[in-house]
Amino acid sequence: MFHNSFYLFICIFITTILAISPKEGINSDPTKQYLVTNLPGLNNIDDDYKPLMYSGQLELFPENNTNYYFWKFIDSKKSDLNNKRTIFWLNGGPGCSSMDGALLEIGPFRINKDKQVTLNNGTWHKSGDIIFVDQPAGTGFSYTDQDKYLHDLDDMAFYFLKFMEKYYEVFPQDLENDIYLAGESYAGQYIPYIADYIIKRNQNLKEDEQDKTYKLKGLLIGNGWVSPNEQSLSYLPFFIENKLIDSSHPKILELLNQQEQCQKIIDKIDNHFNDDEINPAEIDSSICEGILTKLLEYTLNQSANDDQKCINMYDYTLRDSWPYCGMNWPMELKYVNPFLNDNDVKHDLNLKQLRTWHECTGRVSRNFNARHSFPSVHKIPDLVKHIPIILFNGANDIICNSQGVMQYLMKLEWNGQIGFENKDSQLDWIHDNSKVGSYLQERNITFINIYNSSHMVPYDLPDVSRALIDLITDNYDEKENQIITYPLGVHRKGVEQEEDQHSLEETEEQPTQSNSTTTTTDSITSSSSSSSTTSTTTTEEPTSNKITRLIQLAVIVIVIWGIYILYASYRSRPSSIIKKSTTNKKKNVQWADQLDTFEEDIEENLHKDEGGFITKAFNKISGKTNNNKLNPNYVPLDDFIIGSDDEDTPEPPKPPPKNYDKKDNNNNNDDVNNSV
Ligand SMILES: *[C@@H]1O[C@H](CO)[C@@H](O)[C@H](O)[C@H]1NC(C)=O
Ligand SMILES: *[C@@H]1O[C@H](CO)[C@@H](O)[C@H](O)[C@H]1NC(C)=O
Ligand SMILES: CC(=O)N[C@H]1CO[C@H](CO)[C@@H](O)[C@@H]1O
Repeated sequence: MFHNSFYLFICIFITTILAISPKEGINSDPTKQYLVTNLPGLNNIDDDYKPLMYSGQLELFPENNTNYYFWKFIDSKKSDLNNKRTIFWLNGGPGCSSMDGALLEIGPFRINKDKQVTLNNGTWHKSGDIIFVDQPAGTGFSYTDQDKYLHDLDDMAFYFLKFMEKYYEVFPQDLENDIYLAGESYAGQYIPYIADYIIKRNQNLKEDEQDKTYKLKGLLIGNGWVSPNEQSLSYLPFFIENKLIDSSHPKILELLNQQEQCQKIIDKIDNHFNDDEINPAEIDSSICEGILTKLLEYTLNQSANDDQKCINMYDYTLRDSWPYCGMNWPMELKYVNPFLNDNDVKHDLNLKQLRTWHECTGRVSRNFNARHSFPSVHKIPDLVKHIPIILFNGANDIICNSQGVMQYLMKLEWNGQIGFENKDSQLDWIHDNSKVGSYLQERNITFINIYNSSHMVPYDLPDVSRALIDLITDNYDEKENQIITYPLGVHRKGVEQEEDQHSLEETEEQPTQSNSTTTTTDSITSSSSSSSTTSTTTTEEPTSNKITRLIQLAVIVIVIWGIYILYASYRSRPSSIIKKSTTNKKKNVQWADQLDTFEEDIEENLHKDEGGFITKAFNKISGKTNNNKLNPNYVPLDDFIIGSDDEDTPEPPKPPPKNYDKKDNNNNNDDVNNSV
């Protein structure tokens, strides 16, 4: 018997090793075709920050040639703290590329004038894998057959779930990770719909499919466009409060009149908020949104230089030329465009179709009218029964300003009550020793107003925006009237920095669940000296990690085997180990079964580890409001927006591009930064 068990063990052990090894080889790795190994300027990036990257166009539906582009960034020096998060980031529009998020906001790179990547040290990829997705099809590097553009939010969410399915086919290890959806602007419409679809999908999984659950843990919506008309009602008060218009202005009566019309529409909506049918008043927001158009026009400074005439609608402290009023902002956009349209870069990013990249694609927004979709504010109450939502707002933004967000929240009923109970008891948010904003949290909704930042908070304050991840994962301290977060790598008091080597034992680690305090830095005193390079404990190379794990595995297996042998030699009847076993034969089979289970655990652990250095990401959506939809009613000038269908023409070898750079000749505003 001893010998039999011994050989059985040897066989199983060797089988285990054989089964595990091929997965370590890169040869059979389906992710390989998406690996990004080169980019202009990449060699100048500090090794600590140089991410592991995957990028490419994933086919969703071959029948209509729908392919979604994604770009994923993983911390190549990952500590366990961020091992288990996948953050999808979406920009808005509709039709604006999430490359804004990647290259102007939360990603590790910014682009300089030499078309090279430079470091953004406030990058989110050190707090979780971030994945940027261009969607719906036609946006950025994503594409589809010409007549397959999406129109409504339900279709959008359905397609996004399809993208996730394809994504997890390529990166199955990521199924282990917690998922966060984050984004900006019109993504305030996308994200709640996608979250709703994920939750319903999980609920419909069969018993034996539970390992396919998408572990959605929270939503982060920045300057979100969630309740369109309600938010438009805030424009006039916002202008007055920030002294952008004077109450003695000759047009003030006209503006008040339109404000009143908008208020009537909102009353109508309020009275029918819980109807099953979509209220037409809620879908058409032209009257309410028109208020902003007029405000921008009536506050023109005719005597200023051309590039200073109009208030920047994404940051009221800035100016832009008329009629762009912010669409030329941020300045670095003019570097991003040539960078992404460089053919070498497109090859580096593994594009199979070399499309021309536009920040925002007019054809997508023209098609995406959301006429058959409830605005996403209707989804919020159900969502917060399941997950927390952080709504954060750059305080200088006009188009999706904080007042408007607070306004719709104060009317909304969620988790048993209407609005915030203690609206006026906001806490101060202290990040890295500075007061960066105000914080209000009740019943799974957190509202954060972030000072000195625009519509694109991470553009202005990348490190502050990164700390939002700490807020949604409970890595913060609370005392008196303050919420306190720390620079990267510093954890809340009472939380130990986790060592990489602990990871095998830790299965469901949450940073906040550790209890010892030994290595915590007192960030209040160490302050700014702790640059983010001090962040994590020393991490080993992934390969040596694996060898270590394999050795650990071998040791564990041998120990267990030893215990078994010991046990077996003291007891003739194995049934005490193995329930229900009656005969020796049966025993052996069951013993093998148990070992199998054990192997699965180990394999799972290896997978987790692999997931660690293989993938995680977040998609960001930043968008443009309906204000920038190509409806001439909304825009200040007749020729404000000239639609061009040629913008979507793929580059050669497809049909000869007729005039896809028409923009340069014809002032085609479809392509300028008109994101909400
Ligand atoms: C808030 O979200 C959590 C999940 O993070 C959930 O368990 C809880 O029930 C929610 N709270 C309320 C009041 O619904
Ligand atoms: C990031 O870079 C900025 C500008 O160079 C610098 O002021 C800041 O201290 C850096 N932050 C960290 C966390 O390294
Ligand atoms: C530099 C700057 O603009 N600082 C401002 C940041 O926000 C606070 C609160 O609104 C202002 O008091 C500061 O002046």
